[in-house]
Amino acid sequence: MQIKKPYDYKIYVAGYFQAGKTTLIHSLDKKAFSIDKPLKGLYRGEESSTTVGFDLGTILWCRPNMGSSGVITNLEDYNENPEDYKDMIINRIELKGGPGQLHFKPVREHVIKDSQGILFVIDSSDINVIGNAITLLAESRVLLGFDIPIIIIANKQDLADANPPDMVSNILGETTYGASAKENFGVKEALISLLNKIVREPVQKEPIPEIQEA
Ligand SMILES: Nc1nc2c(ncn2[C@@H]2O[C@H](COP(=O)(O)OP(=O)(O)OP(=O)(O)O)[C@@H](O)[C@H]2O)c(=O)[nH]1
Ligand SMILES: [Mg+2]
Repeated sequence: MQIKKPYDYKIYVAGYFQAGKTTLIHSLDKKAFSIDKPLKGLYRGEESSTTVGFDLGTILWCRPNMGSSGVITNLEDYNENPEDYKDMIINRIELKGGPGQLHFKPVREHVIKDSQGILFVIDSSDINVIGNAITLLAESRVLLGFDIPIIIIANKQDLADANPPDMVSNILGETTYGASAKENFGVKEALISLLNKIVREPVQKEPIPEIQEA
């Protein structure tokens, strides 16, 4: 008997405090669920909240064939026009976001488990905290292994004071994708690149060594 899995791929959305992880997940799945807490005081002049648990969303990756990039949609949009996706290969993707505050590492250690790829979100408009973002990028790689597929997003490109993706790439020494989770651009393209990486370079899990009793 074949067991049907609820998800085909699991992606962990990582990044430092207020980078835009929760916004990104909710922009893709309107029914996403988050365990957040209102921030005390204003964040850059506005009310905001911070994740103290996790974000959980579901999206669909629909491709006409295995080799194509395809499109990202969600269950609601799919159910409205299922005929648009007729004969496509449809994969269900779980998006899990972690808390970005550094002291929530024990929570991240749980949320990150079993992820097959990382979407890493950077706030391009707050380069002062890039050191903390680099710390969390390294933490994610330590927790999931250095061969884990990663795509980095230089988020908040809609803001006038955002640094361009090239600048963020130079600081990190890694390629970044310009995007805005709030204004809905660049995110789906980055996700499709990540999914293609996951499909092409799946992480090989080491077998767990047998424990010999003394
Ligand atoms: N202008 C702009 N603001 C954004 C964007 N993405 C997120 N924000 C804002 O940035 C703030 C933080 O967004 P969140 O999505 O809560 O950030 P987070 O990474 O989940 O933060 P933590 O849960 O605290 O780690 C909110 O005020 C969002 O509205 C973006 O692309 N552009
Ligand atoms: Mg959050």
